[in-house]
Amino acid sequence: MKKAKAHFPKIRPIAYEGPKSANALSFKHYNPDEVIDGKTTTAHLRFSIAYWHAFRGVGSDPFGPGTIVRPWEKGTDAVSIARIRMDAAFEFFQKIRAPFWCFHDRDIAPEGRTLAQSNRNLDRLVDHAKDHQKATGVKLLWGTANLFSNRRYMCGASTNPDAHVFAYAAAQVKKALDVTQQLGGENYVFWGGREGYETLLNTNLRREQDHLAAFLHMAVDYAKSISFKGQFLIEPKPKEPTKHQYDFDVASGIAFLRTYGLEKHFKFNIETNHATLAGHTFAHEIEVAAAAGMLGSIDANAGDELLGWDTDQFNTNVRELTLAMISILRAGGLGSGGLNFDAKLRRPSIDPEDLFHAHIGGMDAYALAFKLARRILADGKLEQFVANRYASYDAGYGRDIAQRRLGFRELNKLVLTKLGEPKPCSGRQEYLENLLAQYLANGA
Ligand code: XUL
Ligand code: CO
Repeated sequence: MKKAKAHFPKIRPIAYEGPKSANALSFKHYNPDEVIDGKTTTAHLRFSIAYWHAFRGVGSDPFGPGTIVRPWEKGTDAVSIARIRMDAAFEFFQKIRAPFWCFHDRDIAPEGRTLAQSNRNLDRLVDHAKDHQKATGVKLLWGTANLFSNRRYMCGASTNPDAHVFAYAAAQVKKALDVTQQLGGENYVFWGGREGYETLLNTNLRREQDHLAAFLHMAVDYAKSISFKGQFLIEPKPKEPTKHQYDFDVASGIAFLRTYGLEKHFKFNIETNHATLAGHTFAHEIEVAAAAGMLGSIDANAGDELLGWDTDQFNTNVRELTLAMISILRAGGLGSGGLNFDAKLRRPSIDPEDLFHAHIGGMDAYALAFKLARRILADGKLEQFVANRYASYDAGYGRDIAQRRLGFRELNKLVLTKLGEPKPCSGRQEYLENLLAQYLANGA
C-alpha cells in the first residue's frame, strides 16, 4: 500500500515508559510487548478502537452541533473523505498500539440514496480497509449494522410495526455480515438500537419480541449459509434511545435467547455504562454472562456518577475495572472478544491529541486492573474466602442438596432430628473491602 501522508505528524507511536514517566503521551501500565503466561499483553487485553466515536464523533449533543473539526475532513465527495478518514484511523490504531478496530456499516462509508448505492459505497471502503488491515496487521474485532440513525428506523428495525422496515434491516444486516466476514471479523454485534418501545398505547410487545427473535434466527441461518465463523454477540442496554429496550440486561437477554431457542448461537457484549444504566455494577453483568457460559466481549467505557444517561466516557476507575477483571479472568477470559473502547471525548476536547490522551488513560487503567486482578487471584485470599463460605455444600447433606439428591421431606427430618438451628457466620464485607483497598494501594 502506498505510504499516505501523516495525519498525526507530531505524535510518535505510543511507548511504554512505566508508572513514573512524566511523558503524558506514554503508557504507564500498558506494556504491549510484555509477555505474561506465554502471551503478550496485547494478546491478553485485545484492545479495540470504536470507529464511530473515535472517527465519527464530533461532540454534538442535544443543545448544539459538533465542536470537533478534524483536519482530514475536507472535500466534497463523501466517499473520498471516507477514504482519507480511514487513513487517519489506521494511523491512529497503529500509533496507539491497538490490535483491533470495530465499526458499524455507516461509520465507514456514507449511506447512498438506495440500498444498492449504500452497498457500493461500503464495498469501496471495505476494499480500502482490507488494504489497511494487511499493511498494518490491525484486525477487526467485530462489525455491526447501524439500524438506529436513519429515520426509517424511528420505530425500530426488526421490531418495527412495518414489515417493509424489517425487510430493509434484514438486507442491511446481510451486507454487514458479508463485509464483516470479508474483513475477517472475529465477532458480529447486535445492539438493539431502537428495538424497544416508547408507549404500550401503540405497541404489541409480544409480536415485537417474536419479530426480533425471527430476525436473529435469520441472521444465524444466513451466517451458517456463508460459513461465517465469528461469534454472535448481543449487547444489552436498558434504555436509550427508547424508554424501554428489549435487551434490558444480560439476565433478560439470556431469558429472551432461551425462550426463542437462540442461546447456542449468542454470547454477550457487555458495556459498562449500559450495566450501570440497568442499575447493575459492571462486574455483576460479567458474572451473570459468565455463569451462563455466555461472556463474549466488553464495550469499555463508563458513565458519570451524577448523570443518568449514556455518557460513554473513558474509564479510569481502577477499582471498578479490577473487580471486572477478576470476574473476566475467573471466567477464563474473553475468547474471541476483546476490550473495545466504546467511549468518546468530551465536547470541549477538540484536538486530535485528545484522542491519544483518552485512549492512553483507558488502556493504562485496564492494563493495571489486569495486573492487579492477576495478583489478587494468584494470592488466593479472596478465592479461598469465598470457597470457605460455601464449603458446607462440598460434603455431606450440603453436597446432596447441591446435587439435588435430597428433598423437602428429608431436609425437614434432618433439621428436626439432627441439625437444629444454624449458626450465623459473618460475611466479613468490611474486611474484604480493606483487603481490596490494600491490593489497590500496593499496586501491581
Ligand atoms: C450504543 C452502543 C453501540 C453499540 C454498537 O449505546 O453501545 O455503539 O456498541 O452498536
Ligand atoms: Co456499545
